[in-house]
Amino acid sequence: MNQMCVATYRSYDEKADFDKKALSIAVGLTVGSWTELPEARKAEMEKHLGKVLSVDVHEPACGERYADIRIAYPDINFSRDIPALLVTIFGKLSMDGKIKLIDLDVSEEFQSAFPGPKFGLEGVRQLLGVHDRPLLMSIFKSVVGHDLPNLQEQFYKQALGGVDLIKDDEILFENPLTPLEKRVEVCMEAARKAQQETGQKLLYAVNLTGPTSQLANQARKAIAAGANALLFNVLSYGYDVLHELSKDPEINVPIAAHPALAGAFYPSPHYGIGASVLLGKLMRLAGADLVLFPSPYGSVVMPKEENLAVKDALLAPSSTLRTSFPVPSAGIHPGLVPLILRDFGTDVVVNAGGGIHGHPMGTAAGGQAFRSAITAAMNGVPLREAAAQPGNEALQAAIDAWGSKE
Ligand code: 1AE
Repeated sequence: MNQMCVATYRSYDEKADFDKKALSIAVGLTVGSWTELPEARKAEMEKHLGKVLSVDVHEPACGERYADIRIAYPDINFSRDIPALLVTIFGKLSMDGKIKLIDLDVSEEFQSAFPGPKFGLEGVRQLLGVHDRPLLMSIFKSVVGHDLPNLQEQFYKQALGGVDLIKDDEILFENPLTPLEKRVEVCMEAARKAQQETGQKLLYAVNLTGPTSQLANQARKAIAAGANALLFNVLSYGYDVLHELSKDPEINVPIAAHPALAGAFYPSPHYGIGASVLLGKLMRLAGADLVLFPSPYGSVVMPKEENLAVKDALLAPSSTLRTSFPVPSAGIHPGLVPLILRDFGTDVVVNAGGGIHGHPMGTAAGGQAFRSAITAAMNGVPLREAAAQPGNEALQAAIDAWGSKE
């Protein structure tokens, strides 16, 4: 049997004949027309024809009428790259009324063209030597307009707080004040200095930016300067660019995928691409080792069910793809750590910018408060109880500032 990739759509329409609509998608996005073809041509074209797998119509008492439609697309129709797949299954269709791509299952054959994350969750843990707890990532804030000594100082303070990873802010591009290679050099120097105090290894995900044609070269330069991770704004470049970077043998550091622009695709119930496909399945297929996305609890909120579907897509067992580290982000503070661990378990990166730099006792205390919160949540100790213990003053100050939820 031919290998097929299966797309699931949610289509809203008060009156439509959804069976007819499904057939028009299956035919329209593959062979174009079917009934008009002479019988001899049909035999030749059969292997290219999309198949309607199911049409489930929902007519809720209150709410809009919709159908979930599953269509299988023969792999023979498209090359082994994500742009070709996406244009086939949701190119023109994405503009054709109230329809959203809510799921995607690629065939084994299609998937075999993708090595996926080079490090993945286990590889990142291995690099850091941390296997028994959630990781903690800190985000540079106030980067635009700052010079190298300032960034180095900020980096050092973040590192002293006991974070495992530090990432650039996604809005820090190539600029004369903090050019990529110099930035890497001074930040890695700060990382070494902090490690002497904390004994802790640290990954610095430097933002890989610039014209697409220069990205691989920029990545090599960053790595030569000492970078041990990269941050990449995947959606502004396209999944195929991530795929090219992640499969490049010379780019031998983990890549963290930033979700910038994702809000243009997933939040509408009627249009776009579901978060589990956009930030889950496709990011992993394209090779992201870590994937950032909004959480259900912070300042930029994604509904919990959708959020957990992203996590599941990143962590689902696969015979060929390593898992990607889920990084629920945006507006995270120490008081949210018990919720994060409850929903994500320990294979998660707790990630914060404002929740670290905005700590009343300073940036280093911000990291320490998170580390205390992680230890408490892992031991099932309520945060307020943990905060009252000697040595946990930073956690107490964080809770006083932002509260706690558990
Ligand atoms: C969803 C991405 C979050 C992000 O990149 C970022 O910078 C968050 O910052 P805070 O933690 O909200 O200050």
